Amino acid sequence: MLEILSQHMRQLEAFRADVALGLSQTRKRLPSRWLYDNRGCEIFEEITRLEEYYPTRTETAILRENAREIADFCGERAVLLEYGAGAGIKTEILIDALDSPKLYVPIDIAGEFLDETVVRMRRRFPDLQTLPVVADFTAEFEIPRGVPGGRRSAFFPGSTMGNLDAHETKGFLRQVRRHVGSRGAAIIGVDLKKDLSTLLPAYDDREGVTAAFNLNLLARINRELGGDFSHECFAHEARWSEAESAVEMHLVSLCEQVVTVDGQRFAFQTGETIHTESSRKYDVRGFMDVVEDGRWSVSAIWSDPDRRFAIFGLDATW
Ligand code: AVI
Repeated sequence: MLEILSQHMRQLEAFRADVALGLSQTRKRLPSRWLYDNRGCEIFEEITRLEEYYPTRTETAILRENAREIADFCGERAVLLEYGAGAGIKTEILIDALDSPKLYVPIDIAGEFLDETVVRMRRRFPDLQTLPVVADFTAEFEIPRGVPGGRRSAFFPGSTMGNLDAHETKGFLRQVRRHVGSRGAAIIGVDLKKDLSTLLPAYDDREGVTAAFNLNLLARINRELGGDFSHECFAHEARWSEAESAVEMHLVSLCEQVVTVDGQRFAFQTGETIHTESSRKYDVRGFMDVVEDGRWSVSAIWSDPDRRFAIFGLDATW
């Protein structure tokens, strides 16, 4: 209980520091991880079911279609490490196809969420040993000593890799390489570059669910940090950055205004934005270059007929 409380306090202080720093910059920006409070997670679940948001259903279909091959790639008696646990149905499809998996290690920063995942997975796969690890996978951490060797496979679905910046991506790939060792593998879901007429609506849907997801960050700041953001004075915007090859989410100030957070005042011009998330889109060659830099080689690529999304099978290299 005490541990949960102190973890909560550390989170709150980190949030406070990120908001104070992010809103003081000339180009205001907040790390996307703060979008995911309980309400944010609920809205994100809704996003994954939207007509316009193709990544979740496309990746799920690729997994279903290629489950046998992906499972073979992981090998017999696999040890599966999942970074950012709780991909739900996708994890179940993979585990279902694995040949006598030895251990499932879900890794997530949210302890309570991890507990729920463990209960669900133990019910679904009663013979599979599960060892949860509470950790922020973008920071350095160790895999517990009790986790057996053999072929370890890292599973990172959902194109969450696209939300990491170049520095975080590099660090993440190196860390995963260290966790799985020289005989290890990784299975990573990656959203591919495509037409803006498909990309932009996926991040700015007709029903306004993504807008609610983005604006919820302001409600979170108000609630947790005593801010006085007014919902009506900001609007959601999704824009394409060619330089970053990313869809960016912004909150646009609709007037000239001053907002107070935690006693600190932040001025906004009309049209000025807070950049809240980047969702990078790769082409196959570009992704290969990134992973090869981190001591991985691409051994397999599974994709859909329209080449919207790809699941990469990586092998560790020396
Ligand atoms: C979690 N992540 C992979 C989503 C994405 O597509 O970048 C987050 C998201 N943001 C708006 N819609 C979905």
